[in-house]
Amino acid sequence: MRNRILTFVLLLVACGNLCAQQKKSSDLLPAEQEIMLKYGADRLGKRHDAAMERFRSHRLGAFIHWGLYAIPGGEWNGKVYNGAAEWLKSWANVPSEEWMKLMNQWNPQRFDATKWARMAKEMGVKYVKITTKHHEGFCLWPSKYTKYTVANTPYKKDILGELVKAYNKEGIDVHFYFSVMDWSHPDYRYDIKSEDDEIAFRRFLEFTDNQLKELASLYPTVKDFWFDGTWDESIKKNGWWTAHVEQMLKEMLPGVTINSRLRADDYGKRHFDSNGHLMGDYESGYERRLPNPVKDLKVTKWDWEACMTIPENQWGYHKDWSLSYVKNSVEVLERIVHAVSMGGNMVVNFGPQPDGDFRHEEKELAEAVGRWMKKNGECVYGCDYAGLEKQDWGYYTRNGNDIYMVVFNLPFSKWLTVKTPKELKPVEAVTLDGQKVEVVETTNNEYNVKVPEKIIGDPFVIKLKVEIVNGSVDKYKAALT
Ligand code: JFZ
Repeated sequence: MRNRILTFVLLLVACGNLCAQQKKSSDLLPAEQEIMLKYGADRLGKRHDAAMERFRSHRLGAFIHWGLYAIPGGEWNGKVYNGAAEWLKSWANVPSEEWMKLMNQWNPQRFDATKWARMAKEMGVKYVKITTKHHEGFCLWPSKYTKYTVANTPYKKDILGELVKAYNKEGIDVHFYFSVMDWSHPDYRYDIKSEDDEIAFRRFLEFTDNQLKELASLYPTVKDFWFDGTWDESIKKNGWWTAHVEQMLKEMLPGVTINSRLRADDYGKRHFDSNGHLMGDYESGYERRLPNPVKDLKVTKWDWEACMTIPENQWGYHKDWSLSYVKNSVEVLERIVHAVSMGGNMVVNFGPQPDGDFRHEEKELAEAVGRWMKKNGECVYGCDYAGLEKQDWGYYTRNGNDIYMVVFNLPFSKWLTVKTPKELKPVEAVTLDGQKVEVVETTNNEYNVKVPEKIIGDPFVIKLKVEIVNGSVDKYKAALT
């Protein structure tokens, strides 16, 4: 503990510059007014080690929500609930013992981890986040700390283990989604109101530690833990524990990345500590939404990852997708590129069927995204915020001196406006299949880029090669989007 305070003080002194920069942000306290926290941010600014660079450069991931909730698929006792299918137990008020009887039906005969891994590879995702345990408490691995696991179903096999092996074989990283809130555990508490609650919840935290240690030692190639179900008062009152979990996993798995949603500080402040500093390695609050490009431009100062559903709000398998709007592949691609254009990662969710196969809508969408990524992936992987003023035709992404113009709204004139900061000069423009593209300077630092007659797919990409003139590389970052 004392170490943490000391580190914090040293950090404050050593990072004078950084703090001065951070001070400008409206929701940060000036450094001299910062309060001492035992369980606040461990670090200011982004992590720059190889594992974090890897996480960041991937940019596109998939989410898998798979659990007992896939079996009823949103329907209980003849009633279809339109709320998120993985919450059905709660919508229909099903007691845990009754819900867990679904385990007798867990027998996904069409489950084939190799096929899942091929599908992810084809889609072009670089990592997959798997629900090891969602709020219901059912574990996709044979945990020895609860009876509610795949081992005690007719299927018996370790689903998580098979998936880790198959994805890794395809070169795809595996991230673990883990819900701390566990509806199946008698010691879980929503709040701590008595000594009994405190004792029970202590036991619960120990149980959770054991499960996490078990996951880390059974599947040591896991690259990330994405925590969820951490919003209750009980957890907010135990901020120390969230800091401890992060430390414990980082000791067991060097390089592992952890989302901000795990953390609560000394005062129960979540994601960002009481001084306004991000806890964990990346912000994970962008759930079915993206940061506001102007107001939240500070998002480029830390790493973040957004996640999205294909229907409006279904993560687990729901049998009736006609109940809400379902996004098409261009809409999904737009969200991916939009996230990258603001320096974030995007994770697209899949909710496999109870038989272990994917619904045809998800298969088709994965294929369509994959086709596009095969041609245009270089505007996503390894790319970042470009520092150019956003234009109506689409989004900019950037990788060094290559700026990608990803066009979603082709203007009638077929000319695309580009405005650059003073320090930055376009030297050449090409399509991704190598056709030269005409660039005309219309006024100082404003250009018209001509869309070629033969364009490659929809949406399409123009690569603008730029050079930095009379200025430092850092300067472009000051431009507002
Ligand atoms: C959570 C879960 O409850 C949900 O079932 C799904 O797994 C999703 C990925 O995560 O839902 C949330 C969590 C956080 C927010 C919204 C929904 N949030 O921060 O706005």
